[in-house]
Amino acid sequence: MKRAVSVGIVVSVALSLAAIPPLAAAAPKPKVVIEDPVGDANFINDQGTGDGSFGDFATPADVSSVTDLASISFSNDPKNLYITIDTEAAPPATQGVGYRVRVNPDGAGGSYCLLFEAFFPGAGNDLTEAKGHLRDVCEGGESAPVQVLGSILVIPRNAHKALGKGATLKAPQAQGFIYGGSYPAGVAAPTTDTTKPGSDYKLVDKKR
Ligand SMILES: [Ca+2]
Repeated sequence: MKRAVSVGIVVSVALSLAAIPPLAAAAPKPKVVIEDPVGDANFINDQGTGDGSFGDFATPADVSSVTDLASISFSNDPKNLYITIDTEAAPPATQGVGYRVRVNPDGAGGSYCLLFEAFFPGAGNDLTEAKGHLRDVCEGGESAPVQVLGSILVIPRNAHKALGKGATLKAPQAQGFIYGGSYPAGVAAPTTDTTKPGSDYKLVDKKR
């Protein structure tokens, strides 16, 4: 069982690397900050608090390969943060879907402050192309648009002070979900897959 899962992840990573667009390929080598089993996007592991602490359930059989998270990788250059969302199958899907990567659980009760979200067109929503944004849910709901290139989010570092020189993005955690309604106010639910918190990422900046 364990072996089958790791083989699935390797295949999935290889597929997504082949699809990396030229812009992101120029960025430094991505660092994997979250790993999650494939085959568990069955809505069940969301039914706890949504933070992955409810566990990974591979039964019953999952319903969505596109929202089945496999790994999340971070990379950066002086201008942008790049987040690669690796799933069992690449978006978009027939159904409208989306992803959320959260960092910095510094809010009340340990809630996450900084959210990076991407939404893809499909049945149930009004999108005609992928859209993304960052949201600060701790300090006044500040938000900024984020470019979505396939499964890669390109986030301008000047969009938020948490992405400054030498900053560390703490305890990243990710969710895959069904996305319906009208962007940006649409409904990001139900969640099909969640991950456990991963490892911190320190932005790479050369000293001058
Ligand atoms: Ca998964």
